[in-house]
Amino acid sequence: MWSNDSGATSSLVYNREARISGFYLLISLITSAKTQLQALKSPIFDFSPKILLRYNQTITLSTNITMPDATATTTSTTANNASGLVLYDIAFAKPYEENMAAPNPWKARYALNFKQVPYTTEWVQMPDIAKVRQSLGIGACRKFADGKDFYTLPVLKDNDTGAVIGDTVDIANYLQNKYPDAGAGDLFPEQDLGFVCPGAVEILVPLSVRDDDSIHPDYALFNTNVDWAFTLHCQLTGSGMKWDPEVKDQVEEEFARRAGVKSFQEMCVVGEARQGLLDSLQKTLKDLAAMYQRDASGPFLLGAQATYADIIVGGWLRMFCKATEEGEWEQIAAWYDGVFGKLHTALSTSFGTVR
Ligand SMILES: N[C@@H](CCC(=O)N[C@@H](CS)C(=O)NCC(=O)O)C(=O)O
Repeated sequence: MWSNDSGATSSLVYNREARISGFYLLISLITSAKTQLQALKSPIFDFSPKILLRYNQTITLSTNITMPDATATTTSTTANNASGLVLYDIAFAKPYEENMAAPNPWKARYALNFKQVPYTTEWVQMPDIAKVRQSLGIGACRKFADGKDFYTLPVLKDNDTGAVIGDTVDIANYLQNKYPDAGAGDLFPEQDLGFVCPGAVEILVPLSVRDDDSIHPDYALFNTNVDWAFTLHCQLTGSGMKWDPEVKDQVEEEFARRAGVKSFQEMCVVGEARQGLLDSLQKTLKDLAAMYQRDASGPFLLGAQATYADIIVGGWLRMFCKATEEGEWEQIAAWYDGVFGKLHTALSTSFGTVR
């Protein structure tokens, strides 16, 4: 049975001794099996050359925040507001609220709704992300395996302060600093976030440098591990993404190009391989689910209190809910006493409004 469980040692461990002010590392994945390599190259959003933190490493990361004069020129479909917060999110097929499935923009949206602060959305078509990000005066926070800039969303622009923030962890941090007590309260309360993604491979290339000590390193590392766990299984969501018909072909061609295959169809897993990937996801999420079972009252890690850690997981659950094939989300939602289903429902109900 096909599986992407490489058997590599788990290395996403946070050493509290280490002076880590933030961390995103580019991981090059060495694997000989083409199927494994393709599994690690997500068809969606290219998460492939992703992040790994070696436990005893001292790393600094640059914050993805600028205070530019730049005026955004976007291809958005909603009116920008002259003041206040603007979330730049990826446009899927309309209706957006039904089809949007990008995990990182969802993290930002959940965080904004958690804080109950007013904001508007600029919808950006996938092929326009680089242009929009550049027009906002913010660089790329990721790199492709070949070292080229990888422009991503979300971006949050604060017209009141001029800040432009281009990374989810930075966005959550910015909201917490600006609105410490708003909405549902503290996004970053202290808690044990020791989930380590199994199956990560240890080859490191720095992605970016953060020099912002105010970031919450345990949450940032949790984000890394959770990103990694779901990224390994992103192929399950390839065929289910509902793109705007105007850009669908372009987007799928780009994903195929990134993965080094001839066509998008080659990237879609079916049959036994698909079941293997689903089983692998379940196994990979075992320890994460156990964290959700610590407080049986749920649905969040801290029982009734949602935090940014739940939002990190919830962004990914959105993607898997929206873009896996028929019947698969129901399985995922039911695993481990239904912790992921309950979490997704609770986040969607409390913080899932699309504005
Ligand atoms: N480190 C970034 C990662 C953001 C990211 O990877 N965004 C994906 C969507 S989930 C993206 O914009 N992909 C654009 C593409 O694949 O072209 C963050 O946390 O904001």
